[in-house]
Amino acid sequence: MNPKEQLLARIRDHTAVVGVVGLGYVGLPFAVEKAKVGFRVLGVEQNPARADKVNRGENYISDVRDEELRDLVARGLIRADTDFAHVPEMDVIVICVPTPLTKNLTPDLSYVERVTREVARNLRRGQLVSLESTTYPGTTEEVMLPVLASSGLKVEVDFFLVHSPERVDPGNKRYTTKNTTKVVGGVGPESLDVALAFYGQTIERVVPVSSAKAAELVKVFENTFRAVNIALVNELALLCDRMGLNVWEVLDAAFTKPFGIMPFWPGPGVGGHCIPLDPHYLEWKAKELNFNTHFIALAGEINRRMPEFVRDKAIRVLNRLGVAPSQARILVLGAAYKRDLADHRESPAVEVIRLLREYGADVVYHDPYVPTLHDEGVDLDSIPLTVDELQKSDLVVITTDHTSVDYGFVVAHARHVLDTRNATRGVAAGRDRITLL
Ligand code: SAJ
Repeated sequence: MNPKEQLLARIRDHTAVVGVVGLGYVGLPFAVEKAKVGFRVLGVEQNPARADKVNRGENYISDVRDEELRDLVARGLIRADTDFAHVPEMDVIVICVPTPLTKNLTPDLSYVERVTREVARNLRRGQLVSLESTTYPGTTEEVMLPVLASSGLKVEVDFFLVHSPERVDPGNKRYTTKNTTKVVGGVGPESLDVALAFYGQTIERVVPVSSAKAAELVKVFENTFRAVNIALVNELALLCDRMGLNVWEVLDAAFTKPFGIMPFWPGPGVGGHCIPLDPHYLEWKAKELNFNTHFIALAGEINRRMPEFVRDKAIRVLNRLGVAPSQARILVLGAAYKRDLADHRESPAVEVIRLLREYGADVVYHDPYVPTLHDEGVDLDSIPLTVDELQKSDLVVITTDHTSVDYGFVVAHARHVLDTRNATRGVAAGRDRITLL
């Protein structure tokens, strides 16, 4: 049998060894799904503490069930290393490492490049490499392929290479790795064949596209779609503020339309490590072709402006209350970038805290999911959400609408609430002490 036939046979009888590089919110759930159907999974995780946790069967990703990970590790189906020595044992190598931005919004492929070099050093005949990290069209073919080919092995003959974008919605209980349709694009037909067989073992629907580039563009379009639509409702919020209209009422009514519309909501800004970042990968690549992606640039500008708008609105409310911002005590309610998660990366709430502190306000925060904040100049511990803490605050700013918080309790004991998420929509009493974004 040739390398492709051998690999297909091992994939189909689940004797293939699956490597997962990067055991984060994408990699660890993926590793669990593969191990659950009997694949032995070897993780490569640069963070030794995380690798140790995995090897002790200790879960750290909310979308993974603790007992499942514990059981799979105990059965020897999942193991994590911090180096690439075991790459030759792997039949499939799935790369799920971060693709952040530099400070001036240009792609930072350093994680992908380092991993690709390490994989190339250990590459052998008969392996499939799949990049799942969100990136600009061309990364797999123009950045990864030359490095992997420097091993002397020939793509489509000795090894196979695809892009298959991750589609994880952190915290989504309905859509998981298993039932979220997966798109796959190969650098050639042989690679696509092998990857369709691989992903098809554990994912209900796998959709092939004509190239790795097409698959990369599919994903950045998905996140651009979200960034643009979030920016649209954020801009509407800014306009409603000028017009003295309630943007939440307007959107609630607009979304009663049974067709041709989809709900998005304004907020204090856009956090996470996807929506604020990924569209700028496409913007950067398009510029190389002398093409300006206006929607991406405009959406990013509007979304990044929202924390300042929240600060300005908070200052206006304090002035109405007769409280000088520099003398104010402000309780920011929620640090995570979106509800019911502990993740506060790129969180707009942290930016709001920073901006309010620049005005001299004494800013504290409460977030049931985020016990401490150590983020670029913000070093705070979450305070308890008590009557005393609420009454001591001149203003409560709701920045994350965690469902576990009793907003009726908050409004009942707060002097005033600036609600940037409409989290108080169900609170009837005390409406006069609530200002909505
Ligand atoms: N947000 C709004 N208004 C909205 C929706 C979101 O202000 O109407 C804010 C959120 O509060 C958050 C940010 O935008 O701060 C991003 O939220 P998100 O749910 O759009 O993005 P992520 O990063 O949590 O996950 C997304 C996935 N989410 C959904 O599709 C719902 C998906 O786009 C990607 O699979 C994932 O990013 C990724 O890994 O790229």
